[in-house]
Amino acid sequence: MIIILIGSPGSGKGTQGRFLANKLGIPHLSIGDMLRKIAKSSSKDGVLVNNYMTEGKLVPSEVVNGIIKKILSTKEYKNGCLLDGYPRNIEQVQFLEGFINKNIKVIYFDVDNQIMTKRILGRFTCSNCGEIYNTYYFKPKVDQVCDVCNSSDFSYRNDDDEQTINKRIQEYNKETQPLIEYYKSQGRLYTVNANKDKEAVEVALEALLKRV
Ligand code: B4P
Repeated sequence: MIIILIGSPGSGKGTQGRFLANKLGIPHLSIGDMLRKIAKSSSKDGVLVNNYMTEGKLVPSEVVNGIIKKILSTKEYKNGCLLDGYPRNIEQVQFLEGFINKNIKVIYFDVDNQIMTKRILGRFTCSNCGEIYNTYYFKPKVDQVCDVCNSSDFSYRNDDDEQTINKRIQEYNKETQPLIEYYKSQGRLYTVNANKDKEAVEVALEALLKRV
C-alpha cells in the first residue's frame, strides 16, 4: 500500500511521516528532503530546484515526477511506502496513477493558517539525522543536543521566512488544495485534525490507521 501525506506547509507531514513510517515499518519518502539535497549541489538541476524552493514555488513536475518514478521502482519501495509531500498538483496525481497500481490511501493534515505560520517560523532540523524540532513547541531535551543522535549541528530552512511562507501557502491553495476533493470523491481520503499538539496528532493517527 502507498500512503500519501497531504497538507499545507507546516501541517506536520514530515514530523508525523517519521512517526508513521516507524510504526508501520515502511519507508518514509519525503520529496521535500530529497529536493533540499539536490538544491545543495551546483549542478544545473541543483540550481533550478534551489531557485524554485527559495521563491516558495513548487519545483516543476517533470523534475519531481522523474525522481519519484526512479525511487518507487527500486526494491526497497516495492512493498509500499509513505509518500510525504507528493503528489502536490493534479499533474503529479495523473503521473503517479500512470505507473502505480498499488492500493493508494491519503491522509490529509487539516490545520489552520495562523498555526502553520508559527510552526514554520519556529522549525529547525538536526543536520545529521533529520529530526524536526521547533523553537515554540519542542526543543531538544538538552539545549543544542539532538535527542535522537546527540549531534549539535542544527539547520534552519532558507524557505522558512515570513515572505516565502506566504507564497508557499498561496501555491498550496492553488495547486494542492484541489487534490483533497479529488481523493475524497474516490473514497481514499482520511482526515486528521493537525491543529492539536504533536502527541495528540500521533494518537489520532494511530486510531486512524486502524481504519485505513
Ligand atoms: P516540505 O519539505 O514537504 O515541507 P512542508 O510542507 O513545509 O512541511 P511539513 O508539513 O512537512 O511540516 P513539518 O512536519 O516540518 O516542502 C518544502 C518545499 O519543497 C515546497 O515548498 C516545494 O518548493 C518543494 N516540494 C516538495 N514537494 C514537492 C512536490 N511534490 N512538487 C513540487 N515541489 C515540491 O512541521 C513544521 C513545524 O511544525 C516543525 O517545526 C515541527 O516541529 C512543528 N510541528 C509539527 N507538528 C506539530 C504539532 N502537532 N504541534 C506543534 N508543532 C508541530
